[in-house]
Amino acid sequence: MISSPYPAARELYAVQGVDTETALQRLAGIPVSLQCWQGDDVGGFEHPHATLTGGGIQATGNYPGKARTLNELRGDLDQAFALIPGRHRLNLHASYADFSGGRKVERNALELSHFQSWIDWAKTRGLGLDFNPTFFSHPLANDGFTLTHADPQVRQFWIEHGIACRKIGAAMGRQLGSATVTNIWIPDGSKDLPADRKAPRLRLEASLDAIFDEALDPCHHRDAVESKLFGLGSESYVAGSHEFYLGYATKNRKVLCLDTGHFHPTENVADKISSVLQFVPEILLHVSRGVRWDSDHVVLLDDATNAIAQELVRGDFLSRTHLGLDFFDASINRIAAWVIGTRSTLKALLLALLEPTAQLRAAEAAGDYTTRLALLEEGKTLPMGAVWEEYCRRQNVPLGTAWLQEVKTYERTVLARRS
Ligand code: RNT
Ligand code: ZN
Repeated sequence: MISSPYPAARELYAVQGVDTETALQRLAGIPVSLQCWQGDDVGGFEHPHATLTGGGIQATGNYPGKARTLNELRGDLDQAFALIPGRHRLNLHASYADFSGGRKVERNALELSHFQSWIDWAKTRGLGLDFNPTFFSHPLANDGFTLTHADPQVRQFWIEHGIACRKIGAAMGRQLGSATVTNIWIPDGSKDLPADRKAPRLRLEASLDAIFDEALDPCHHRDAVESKLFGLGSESYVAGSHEFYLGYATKNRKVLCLDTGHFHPTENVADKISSVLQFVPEILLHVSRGVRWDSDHVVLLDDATNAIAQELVRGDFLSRTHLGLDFFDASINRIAAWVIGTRSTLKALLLALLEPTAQLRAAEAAGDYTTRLALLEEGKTLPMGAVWEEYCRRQNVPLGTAWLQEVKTYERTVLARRS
């Protein structure tokens, strides 16, 4: 039996003026919202064999064992949450409504009753819920336009969907005693150069105003809006661009969602945080990993994720940030995808919490950039892994790669039976 490396790591950090216990305590207080859609390749369960269609997003891969029903998805989520340290949240899409208690309704007629089983499920597990209207995988979204649609009837359908989802989100937040963030992302845009970039944006603003018309108690509910640079089939124009939503969220005091896969690859999303939080009340992060044309690879402990975590900690922005994940990979075990992406996000936060912030600030204020650079480099090789292991131990989740063994067992005993 190898003895725990934590006490030695704690001492090493203490020499740098960093208290690992404080870092662990702070980490335990940061919830991450896991995206339900990683479990079934963004299909949803509106009808049997539902698959992701349209919307300019695509889950690629055909790893066996994807969840085919609500109960399978819930079982898979239970398995994933059991391997992730800390208390977290679940992020649901409207296309995961539960129609088992009655008949199926259209998206503009969704009600709380269609999500009550999710709320009950979340309550017994101590999870918060977040929510999203689903503006894709639907006949009325097939031509690539929803809230910006030129046809007022189609637009009205999607406005009603947005209104229905906000009500459901508010009820989730009220019942669970923790505000639900309902995030609006629409795929609207065009493959080739549009002649009119203005009209869809004017319609989008009017549609959003209509959706947000009713004031909701922020204790239970927050509205977020998510921009995007381009998607599959919307390469030349996306109505809901970053500038559009930055303006909208600033003007209307909404939560601005920054999806880390939705910008030019050389843009530094971390650098945007302190700028936008100067003008919007809160942000929602969709932590993701863009790779070439795809914006949704599994999150890693990489430079981009570290930079975001550093900004959140250094700028003291955690209390104004809702942390969510947004990736969907169908080429690997889907539960492992959740576990790897969430654990990587948490590790990035831990690394940031283990920085000697006060010394870095003091060096910077004194113009001693030599010390600042040296401390940052030293931090990279301090034994964060030992502190992470201690965190997993205290949170009663498997250490090291032991979680992978549990995923493999689940794959053999549960996933392999799904055809
Ligand atoms: C799409 C957006 C959006 C979706 C989810 C499924 O590019 O990132 O957040 O991934 O709503
Ligand atoms: Zn997103």
